[in-house]
Amino acid sequence: MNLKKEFPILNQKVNGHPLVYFDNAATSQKPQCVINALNNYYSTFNSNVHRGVHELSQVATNAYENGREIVKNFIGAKRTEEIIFTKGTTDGINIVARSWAANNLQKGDEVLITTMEHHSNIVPWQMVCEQTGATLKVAPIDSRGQLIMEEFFNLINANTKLISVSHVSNTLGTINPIEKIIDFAKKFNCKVLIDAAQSIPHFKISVKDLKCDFLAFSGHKIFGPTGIGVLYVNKENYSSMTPFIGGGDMIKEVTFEKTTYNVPPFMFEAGTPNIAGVIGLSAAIKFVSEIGINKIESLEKELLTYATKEMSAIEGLKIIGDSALKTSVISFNLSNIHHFDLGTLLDQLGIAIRTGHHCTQPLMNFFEISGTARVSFAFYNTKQEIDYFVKSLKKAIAMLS
Ligand code: C6P
Repeated sequence: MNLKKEFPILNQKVNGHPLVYFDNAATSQKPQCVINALNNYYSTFNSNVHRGVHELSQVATNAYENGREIVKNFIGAKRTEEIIFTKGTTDGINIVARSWAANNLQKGDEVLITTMEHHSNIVPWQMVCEQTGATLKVAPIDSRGQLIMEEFFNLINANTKLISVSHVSNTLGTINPIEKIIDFAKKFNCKVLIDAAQSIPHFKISVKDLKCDFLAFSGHKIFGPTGIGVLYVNKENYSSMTPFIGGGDMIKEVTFEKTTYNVPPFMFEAGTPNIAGVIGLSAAIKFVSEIGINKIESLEKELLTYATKEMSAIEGLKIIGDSALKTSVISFNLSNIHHFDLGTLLDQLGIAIRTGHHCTQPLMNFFEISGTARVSFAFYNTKQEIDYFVKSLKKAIAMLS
Protein backbone atom coordinates (compact mmCIF):
# COMPACT_ATOMS: atom_id res chain seq x y z
CA MET A 1 0.00 0.00 0.00
CA ASN A 2 1.34 3.47 -0.88
CA LEU A 3 0.42 4.96 2.46
CA LYS A 4 0.60 8.63 1.47
CA LYS A 5 -1.67 8.06 -1.53
CA GLU A 6 -4.47 6.96 0.83
CA PHE A 7 -4.72 10.56 2.08
CA PRO A 8 -6.21 12.76 -0.67
CA ILE A 9 -5.48 16.03 1.16
CA LEU A 10 -1.74 15.36 1.00
CA ASN A 11 -1.80 15.43 -2.79
CA GLN A 12 -2.04 19.20 -3.19
CA LYS A 13 0.07 22.34 -3.39
CA VAL A 14 -0.05 24.98 -0.68
CA ASN A 15 1.33 28.40 -1.55
CA GLY A 16 2.66 26.93 -4.77
CA HIS A 17 4.59 24.08 -3.12
CA PRO A 18 3.69 20.43 -2.54
CA LEU A 19 2.14 20.26 0.93
CA VAL A 20 4.40 18.95 3.69
CA TYR A 21 2.13 18.31 6.64
CA PHE A 22 4.15 18.21 9.88
CA ASP A 23 1.35 19.20 12.26
CA ASN A 24 0.04 15.73 13.03
CA ALA A 25 0.06 16.20 16.80
CA ALA A 26 -2.54 18.94 16.36
CA THR A 27 -4.68 16.78 14.12
CA SER A 28 -3.87 14.00 11.67
CA GLN A 29 -5.13 13.76 8.09
CA LYS A 30 -7.94 11.40 7.06
CA PRO A 31 -7.57 8.46 4.70
CA GLN A 32 -10.04 7.96 1.85
CA CYS A 33 -11.68 5.03 3.67
CA VAL A 34 -12.67 7.34 6.57
CA ILE A 35 -14.04 9.94 4.16
CA ASN A 36 -15.94 7.15 2.34
CA ALA A 37 -17.38 5.81 5.61
CA LEU A 38 -18.74 9.27 6.52
CA ASN A 39 -20.10 9.74 3.01
CA ASN A 40 -21.72 6.31 3.06
CA TYR A 41 -23.39 6.95 6.42
CA TYR A 42 -24.87 10.28 5.32
CA SER A 43 -25.77 8.96 1.84
CA THR A 44 -27.35 5.67 2.82
CA PHE A 45 -28.30 5.21 6.49
CA ASN A 46 -28.22 8.57 8.29
CA SER A 47 -30.56 8.12 11.23
CA ASN A 48 -30.63 8.49 15.01
CA VAL A 49 -29.47 5.61 17.23
CA HIS A 50 -31.13 3.68 20.09
CA ARG A 51 -34.48 5.24 19.27
CA GLY A 52 -36.16 4.11 16.08
CA VAL A 53 -37.76 0.81 15.16
CA HIS A 54 -37.26 1.63 11.50
CA GLU A 55 -34.62 0.03 9.30
CA LEU A 56 -32.26 3.01 8.97
CA SER A 57 -32.17 3.57 12.71
CA GLN A 58 -31.37 -0.07 13.28
CA VAL A 59 -28.54 -0.02 10.74
CA ALA A 60 -27.18 3.18 12.33
CA THR A 61 -27.49 1.70 15.84
CA ASN A 62 -25.67 -1.45 14.77
CA ALA A 63 -22.85 0.58 13.18
CA TYR A 64 -22.59 2.79 16.27
CA GLU A 65 -22.49 -0.14 18.71
CA ASN A 66 -20.14 -2.08 16.43
CA GLY A 67 -17.84 0.96 16.76
CA ARG A 68 -17.75 0.38 20.50
CA GLU A 69 -16.66 -3.21 19.87
CA ILE A 70 -13.94 -2.06 17.44
CA VAL A 71 -12.57 0.42 19.99
CA LYS A 72 -12.77 -2.17 22.77
CA ASN A 73 -10.66 -4.62 20.77
CA PHE A 74 -8.24 -1.94 19.61
CA ILE A 75 -7.34 -0.80 23.14
CA GLY A 76 -7.60 -4.27 24.67
CA ALA A 77 -10.49 -3.52 27.03
CA LYS A 78 -12.22 -6.48 28.64
CA ARG A 79 -15.79 -5.24 28.23
CA THR A 80 -17.67 -3.22 25.63
CA GLU A 81 -19.48 -1.22 28.30
CA GLU A 82 -16.12 0.19 29.40
CA ILE A 83 -16.05 2.33 26.24
CA ILE A 84 -17.75 5.75 26.48
CA PHE A 85 -17.93 7.85 23.32
CA THR A 86 -16.98 11.46 23.99
CA LYS A 87 -16.18 14.59 22.00
CA GLY A 88 -12.44 14.05 22.47
CA THR A 89 -9.68 13.84 25.05
CA THR A 90 -10.69 17.11 26.72
CA ASP A 91 -14.26 15.91 27.10
CA GLY A 92 -13.12 12.54 28.46
CA ILE A 93 -10.93 14.10 31.15
CA ASN A 94 -13.73 16.48 32.12
CA ILE A 95 -16.16 13.55 32.46
CA VAL A 96 -13.79 11.90 34.96
CA ALA A 97 -13.39 15.22 36.79
CA ARG A 98 -17.15 15.82 37.03
CA SER A 99 -18.51 12.28 37.26
CA TRP A 100 -15.84 10.67 39.42
CA ALA A 101 -13.58 13.25 41.09
CA ALA A 102 -16.29 15.73 42.11
CA ASN A 103 -18.09 12.90 43.95
CA ASN A 104 -15.07 11.24 45.51
CA LEU A 105 -12.62 13.97 46.50
CA GLN A 106 -12.67 16.01 49.67
CA LYS A 107 -10.46 18.40 51.60
CA GLY A 108 -7.11 16.79 52.33
CA ASP A 109 -7.17 14.61 49.20
CA GLU A 110 -4.61 15.15 46.48
CA VAL A 111 -4.62 14.97 42.69
CA LEU A 112 -1.21 14.47 41.09
CA ILE A 113 -0.35 15.68 37.59
CA THR A 114 2.98 16.57 35.94
CA THR A 115 4.74 19.68 34.68
CA MET A 116 4.33 18.58 31.06
CA GLU A 117 0.52 18.28 31.00
CA HIS A 118 -1.68 19.79 28.30
CA HIS A 119 -4.11 22.42 29.65
CA SER A 120 -6.86 19.80 29.20
CA ASN A 121 -5.20 17.78 31.93
CA ILE A 122 -4.62 20.75 34.26
CA VAL A 123 -7.68 22.99 34.19
CA PRO A 124 -10.35 20.32 34.95
CA TRP A 125 -8.38 19.34 38.07
CA GLN A 126 -7.98 22.93 39.19
CA MET A 127 -11.74 23.34 38.81
CA VAL A 128 -12.56 20.16 40.71
CA CYS A 129 -10.00 20.90 43.46
CA GLU A 130 -11.54 24.32 43.95
CA GLN A 131 -14.97 22.71 44.21
CA THR A 132 -13.99 19.88 46.60
CA GLY A 133 -11.15 21.41 48.64
CA ALA A 134 -8.66 18.82 47.35
CA THR A 135 -5.09 19.87 46.51
CA LEU A 136 -3.42 19.74 43.10
CA LYS A 137 0.20 18.52 43.18
CA VAL A 138 2.59 18.74 40.24
CA ALA A 139 5.42 16.28 39.64
CA PRO A 140 8.66 17.85 38.39
CA ILE A 141 10.63 17.12 35.22
CA ASP A 142 14.32 17.47 34.36
CA SER A 143 15.92 19.67 31.70
CA ARG A 144 15.57 16.90 29.08
CA GLY A 145 11.81 16.89 29.62
CA GLN A 146 11.61 13.62 31.54
CA LEU A 147 9.74 12.96 34.75
CA ILE A 148 12.03 12.76 37.78
CA MET A 149 10.67 9.41 38.92
CA GLU A 150 12.07 9.46 42.45
CA GLU A 151 10.37 12.77 43.11
CA PHE A 152 7.21 11.60 41.35
CA PHE A 153 6.96 8.58 43.67
CA ASN A 154 7.75 10.74 46.72
CA LEU A 155 4.65 12.80 45.93
CA ILE A 156 2.37 9.75 46.16
CA ASN A 157 0.94 9.03 49.60
CA ALA A 158 -2.26 7.87 51.27
CA ASN A 159 -3.93 11.20 50.39
CA THR A 160 -3.28 10.81 46.66
CA LYS A 161 -6.63 9.84 45.21
CA LEU A 162 -5.95 10.37 41.53
CA ILE A 163 -2.93 10.56 39.25
CA SER A 164 -3.66 12.03 35.83
CA VAL A 165 -0.76 11.88 33.44
CA SER A 166 -0.08 12.17 29.73
CA HIS A 167 1.24 9.02 28.10
CA VAL A 168 3.15 11.16 25.58
CA SER A 169 3.83 14.88 25.89
CA ASN A 170 2.41 16.81 22.93
CA THR A 171 5.15 19.42 23.24
CA LEU A 172 8.20 17.31 24.04
CA GLY A 173 7.34 13.89 22.62
CA THR A 174 8.42 12.33 25.93
CA ILE A 175 6.95 8.87 26.53
CA ASN A 176 6.17 8.63 30.22
CA PRO A 177 6.69 5.34 32.12
CA ILE A 178 3.00 4.92 32.83
CA GLU A 179 3.33 1.18 33.59
CA LYS A 180 5.60 2.00 36.56
CA ILE A 181 3.33 4.85 37.64
CA ILE A 182 0.22 2.64 37.59
CA ASP A 183 1.99 -0.17 39.50
CA PHE A 184 3.14 2.25 42.18
CA ALA A 185 -0.23 4.01 42.42
CA LYS A 186 -2.02 0.71 43.01
CA LYS A 187 -0.08 0.25 46.28
CA PHE A 188 -1.88 3.37 47.52
CA ASN A 189 -5.25 2.44 46.09
CA CYS A 190 -5.00 5.53 43.94
CA LYS A 191 -6.87 5.91 40.63
CA VAL A 192 -4.91 6.59 37.45
CA LEU A 193 -6.11 8.42 34.34
CA ILE A 194 -3.99 8.21 31.20
CA ASP A 195 -4.20 11.04 28.68
CA ALA A 196 -3.50 8.99 25.56
CA ALA A 197 -4.15 11.80 23.05
CA GLN A 198 -0.59 11.64 21.72
CA SER A 199 0.16 7.94 22.21
CA ILE A 200 -2.85 6.21 20.64
CA PRO A 201 -1.84 7.01 17.00
CA HIS A 202 1.76 5.91 17.49
CA PHE A 203 2.03 2.62 19.34
CA LYS A 204 0.11 -0.29 20.84
CA ILE A 205 -1.92 0.34 23.97
CA SER A 206 -3.61 -2.34 26.03
CA VAL A 207 -5.70 -1.11 28.95
CA LYS A 208 -5.99 -4.72 30.15
CA ASP A 209 -2.20 -4.89 30.55
CA LEU A 210 -1.85 -1.36 31.84
CA LYS A 211 -4.59 -1.80 34.44
CA CYS A 212 -5.34 1.93 34.40
CA ASP A 213 -8.68 3.20 35.72
CA PHE A 214 -9.39 5.71 32.96
CA LEU A 215 -7.89 6.43 29.55
CA ALA A 216 -8.92 9.21 27.19
CA PHE A 217 -8.12 9.88 23.55
CA SER A 218 -9.37 11.85 20.53
CA GLY A 219 -10.49 10.35 17.22
CA HIS A 220 -9.05 13.17 15.13
CA LYS A 221 -5.47 12.41 16.17
CA ILE A 222 -5.77 8.81 14.98
CA PHE A 223 -6.96 9.60 11.43
CA GLY A 224 -10.64 9.76 12.44
CA PRO A 225 -13.04 12.71 12.41
CA THR A 226 -13.02 15.64 14.81
CA GLY A 227 -15.63 15.79 17.57
CA ILE A 228 -15.36 12.14 18.51
CA GLY A 229 -13.27 10.60 21.26
CA VAL A 230 -13.15 7.74 23.70
CA LEU A 231 -13.08 7.48 27.45
CA TYR A 232 -12.19 4.03 28.72
CA VAL A 233 -13.43 3.41 32.26
CA ASN A 234 -12.45 0.27 34.11
CA LYS A 235 -15.85 -1.16 35.01
CA GLU A 236 -15.09 -1.23 38.75
CA ASN A 237 -15.13 2.56 38.77
CA TYR A 238 -18.68 2.92 37.46
CA SER A 239 -20.12 2.29 40.93
CA SER A 240 -18.49 5.51 42.18
CA MET A 241 -19.48 7.65 39.16
CA THR A 242 -22.64 9.63 38.48
CA PRO A 243 -23.57 11.35 35.22
CA PHE A 244 -23.27 15.12 35.09
CA ILE A 245 -24.98 15.77 31.75
CA GLY A 246 -28.67 14.92 31.79
CA GLY A 247 -30.92 14.42 28.78
CA GLY A 248 -32.15 11.88 26.29
CA ASP A 249 -30.80 8.32 26.07
CA MET A 250 -29.03 8.47 29.45
CA ILE A 251 -32.22 7.68 31.38
CA LYS A 252 -34.16 4.57 32.34
CA GLU A 253 -37.31 6.33 33.52
CA VAL A 254 -38.26 9.97 33.96
CA THR A 255 -41.08 11.38 36.04
CA PHE A 256 -41.34 14.92 37.35
CA GLU A 257 -40.55 13.56 40.78
CA LYS A 258 -37.51 11.45 39.95
CA THR A 259 -35.29 10.15 37.17
CA THR A 260 -33.50 6.82 37.11
CA TYR A 261 -30.48 6.42 34.88
CA ASN A 262 -29.62 4.06 32.06
CA VAL A 263 -26.68 1.69 32.61
CA PRO A 264 -23.13 2.75 31.69
CA PRO A 265 -21.82 3.65 29.15
CA PHE A 266 -25.17 5.10 27.94
CA MET A 267 -25.58 6.99 31.22
CA PHE A 268 -22.60 9.10 30.15
CA GLU A 269 -23.71 9.70 26.55
CA ALA A 270 -26.65 12.07 26.96
CA GLY A 271 -28.30 13.40 23.81
CA THR A 272 -27.88 12.37 20.19
CA PRO A 273 -24.27 11.20 19.98
CA ASN A 274 -21.76 11.82 17.20
CA ILE A 275 -22.90 8.84 15.11
CA ALA A 276 -20.92 9.86 12.03
CA GLY A 277 -17.90 10.37 14.26
CA VAL A 278 -18.11 6.82 15.62
CA ILE A 279 -18.49 5.43 12.09
CA GLY A 280 -15.49 7.45 10.88
CA LEU A 281 -13.42 6.47 13.92
CA SER A 282 -14.27 2.81 13.35
CA ALA A 283 -13.00 3.08 9.76
CA ALA A 284 -9.84 4.84 10.98
CA ILE A 285 -9.11 2.12 13.53
CA LYS A 286 -9.67 -0.59 10.91
CA PHE A 287 -7.26 1.26 8.60
CA VAL A 288 -4.60 1.52 11.34
CA SER A 289 -5.06 -2.14 12.21
CA GLU A 290 -4.67 -3.17 8.56
CA ILE A 291 -1.34 -1.33 8.30
CA GLY A 292 -0.39 -2.62 11.76
CA ILE A 293 0.31 -0.35 14.72
CA ASN A 294 3.76 -1.92 15.18
CA LYS A 295 4.65 -1.06 11.59
CA ILE A 296 3.42 2.49 12.17
CA GLU A 297 5.61 2.71 15.28
CA SER A 298 8.73 1.59 13.43
CA LEU A 299 8.11 3.87 10.39
CA GLU A 300 7.71 6.84 12.70
CA LYS A 301 10.76 5.94 14.79
CA GLU A 302 12.83 6.08 11.61
CA LEU A 303 11.42 9.51 10.75
CA LEU A 304 12.05 10.82 14.26
CA THR A 305 15.65 9.57 14.35
CA TYR A 306 16.39 10.94 10.89
CA ALA A 307 14.83 14.36 11.54
CA THR A 308 16.50 14.67 14.94
CA LYS A 309 19.90 13.98 13.39
CA GLU A 310 19.40 16.41 10.51
CA MET A 311 17.99 19.18 12.70
CA SER A 312 20.64 18.79 15.40
CA ALA A 313 23.29 19.64 12.81
CA ILE A 314 21.80 23.11 12.23
CA GLU A 315 23.72 25.82 14.05
CA GLY A 316 21.66 27.79 16.56
CA LEU A 317 18.84 25.21 16.63
CA LYS A 318 17.92 23.96 20.09
CA ILE A 319 15.62 20.98 20.50
CA ILE A 320 13.35 21.30 23.53
CA GLY A 321 12.85 17.83 24.99
CA ASP A 322 15.31 15.04 24.28
CA SER A 323 13.95 12.31 26.48
CA ALA A 324 15.53 8.88 26.19
CA LEU A 325 12.07 7.63 25.21
CA LYS A 326 10.40 9.80 22.61
CA THR A 327 7.87 9.63 19.82
CA SER A 328 7.03 11.65 16.71
CA VAL A 329 7.41 15.20 18.06
CA ILE A 330 10.31 17.65 17.80
CA SER A 331 9.94 21.03 19.45
CA PHE A 332 12.69 23.51 18.77
CA ASN A 333 13.79 27.12 18.85
CA LEU A 334 16.28 29.04 16.76
CA SER A 335 18.50 31.68 18.30
CA ASN A 336 17.26 35.18 17.42
CA ILE A 337 14.29 33.95 15.36
CA HIS A 338 10.79 33.96 16.76
CA HIS A 339 8.96 30.64 16.30
CA PHE A 340 5.95 32.49 14.89
CA ASP A 341 8.04 34.17 12.15
CA LEU A 342 9.57 30.80 11.30
CA GLY A 343 6.16 29.11 11.09
CA THR A 344 4.85 31.86 8.81
CA LEU A 345 7.82 31.64 6.47
CA LEU A 346 7.70 27.84 6.29
CA ASP A 347 4.02 28.09 5.44
CA GLN A 348 4.99 30.16 2.40
CA LEU A 349 7.11 27.17 1.37
CA GLY A 350 4.20 24.73 1.76
CA ILE A 351 5.25 23.34 5.16
CA ALA A 352 2.67 23.15 7.95
CA ILE A 353 4.15 23.20 11.45
CA ARG A 354 2.75 24.39 14.77
CA THR A 355 4.13 27.31 16.75
CA GLY A 356 3.33 28.71 20.19
CA HIS A 357 2.85 27.24 23.65
CA HIS A 358 0.98 24.13 22.42
CA CYS A 359 -1.55 24.46 25.29
CA THR A 360 1.25 23.76 27.76
CA GLN A 361 1.94 27.19 29.26
CA PRO A 362 3.28 25.86 32.60
CA LEU A 363 5.76 23.74 30.63
CA MET A 364 6.86 26.84 28.70
CA ASN A 365 7.35 28.61 32.04
CA PHE A 366 9.51 25.70 33.23
CA PHE A 367 11.78 26.09 30.18
CA GLU A 368 11.56 29.90 30.46
CA ILE A 369 10.43 30.29 26.84
CA SER A 370 7.30 31.77 25.29
CA GLY A 371 6.82 28.95 22.83
CA THR A 372 8.47 26.67 20.32
CA ALA A 373 8.24 25.64 16.71
CA ARG A 374 7.00 22.04 16.59
CA VAL A 375 7.13 19.42 13.89
CA SER A 376 5.15 16.24 14.49
CA PHE A 377 5.14 13.22 12.21
CA ALA A 378 2.72 10.56 11.09
CA PHE A 379 3.60 7.36 9.27
CA TYR A 380 2.66 8.93 5.90
CA ASN A 381 5.48 11.47 6.17
CA THR A 382 8.72 10.75 4.33
CA LYS A 383 12.45 11.35 4.60
CA GLN A 384 12.20 13.40 1.38
CA GLU A 385 9.79 15.73 3.17
CA ILE A 386 12.23 16.01 6.08
CA ASP A 387 15.03 16.87 3.61
CA TYR A 388 12.87 19.59 2.05
CA PHE A 389 11.94 20.87 5.52
CA VAL A 390 15.60 21.04 6.63
CA LYS A 391 16.56 22.82 3.41
CA SER A 392 13.69 25.28 3.92
CA LEU A 393 14.67 25.78 7.55
CA LYS A 394 18.17 26.80 6.45
CA LYS A 395 16.67 29.16 3.88
CA ALA A 396 14.42 30.66 6.56
CA ILE A 397 17.36 31.13 8.92
CA ALA A 398 19.32 32.91 6.21
CA MET A 399 16.36 35.21 5.50
CA LEU A 400 15.32 35.93 9.09
CA SER A 401 18.66 36.24 10.88
N1 C6P B 1 -3.16 18.69 21.57
C1 C6P B 1 -1.70 19.79 19.99
O1 C6P B 1 -1.49 20.46 18.97
P1 C6P B 1 -8.59 17.52 22.14
O2 C6P B 1 -8.43 18.96 21.80
O3 C6P B 1 -9.65 17.29 23.20
O4 C6P B 1 -8.74 16.63 20.95
O5 C6P B 1 -7.17 17.07 22.77
C2 C6P B 1 -6.64 17.76 23.87
C3 C6P B 1 -5.29 17.24 24.21
C4 C6P B 1 -5.12 16.60 25.42
N2 C6P B 1 -3.95 16.05 25.76
C5 C6P B 1 -2.87 16.12 24.94
C6 C6P B 1 -1.58 15.47 25.36
C7 C6P B 1 -2.98 16.77 23.71
O6 C6P B 1 -1.93 16.82 22.91
C8 C6P B 1 -4.21 17.37 23.34
C9 C6P B 1 -4.35 18.13 22.06
C10 C6P B 1 -3.11 19.39 20.30
O7 C6P B 1 -0.78 19.42 20.70
C11 C6P B 1 -4.02 20.58 20.26
S1 C6P B 1 -3.66 21.76 21.51
